[in-house]
Amino acid sequence: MSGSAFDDVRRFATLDSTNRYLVDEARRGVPEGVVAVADHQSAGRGRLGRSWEAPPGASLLASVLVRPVLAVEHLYLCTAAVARAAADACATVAGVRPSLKWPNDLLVDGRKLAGVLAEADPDAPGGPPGSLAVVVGVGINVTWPGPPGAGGTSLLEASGHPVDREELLGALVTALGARRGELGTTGGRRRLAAEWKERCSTLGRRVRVELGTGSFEGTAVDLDEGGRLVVRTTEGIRVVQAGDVHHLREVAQGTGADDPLAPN
Ligand code: BT5
Repeated sequence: MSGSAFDDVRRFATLDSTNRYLVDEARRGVPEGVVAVADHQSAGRGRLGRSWEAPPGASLLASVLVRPVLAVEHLYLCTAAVARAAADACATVAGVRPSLKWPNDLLVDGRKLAGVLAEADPDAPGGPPGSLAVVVGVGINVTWPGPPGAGGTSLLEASGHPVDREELLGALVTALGARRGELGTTGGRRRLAAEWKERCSTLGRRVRVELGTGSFEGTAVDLDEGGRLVVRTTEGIRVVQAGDVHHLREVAQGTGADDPLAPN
């Protein structure tokens, strides 16, 4: 869909999860363009069954519904588009330029400022022929740096000044319009993929990849056509579709330690 405007902004004091709300709306067939925003989530979702936490009013918690016509291997570009839009909004409103950590984090000085969660529902009706309903949620820490021990930061901490959540939402919605346009054209998708790679602070880093079945270490060398992380290990190349990545500091023994303060 071209010229998409995210102009149906629905605000809530409390929701369990803005993603949950919008996935249910998508199943009812609501059109692309709905944005759900909550001051507080009682059951904010992270990836892999984890939770996203924030006290009331301390972050921007927003989800958007898109219904793109995309090849399955390009679905990751929905996450890329929203992550990029969120990074643009942080730069515009707070002067903070986060890097992107594969697969879904915005980092400032190695600390997590924001997380993105995309959920697709192949059975949701509505949208143009061949389209898929994708809800993409983003949580941006505005005044609270995240739970103790999680290695997070906030726009307040990173910029040194208070940031208005309404302004941030306005900038996010504006940036989303531009990025959504890119999702709809071949050239735009190429540009999104190239920028995702360029801003991805995981590339070139020693990483530890945690999979459900175990973990391994290596050097992140590329993102492939489907947005998967390509890691060079002593046993050869491994391609990671989904998992958790820790950026490591290179040490003499060839093992690594988490380095939340490493430049990203
Ligand atoms: C994410 O998951 O980073 C995706 C977060 C998406 C949240 C948004 S908020 C609006 C929308 N509605 C939802 O229900 N969700 C989306 P993941 O990579 O799994 O990271 C989760 C982990 O980050 C947790 O296990 C904690 O360790 C940590 N964490 C939780 N809250 C945090 C926060 N506010 N800041 C930094 N880290 C946090």
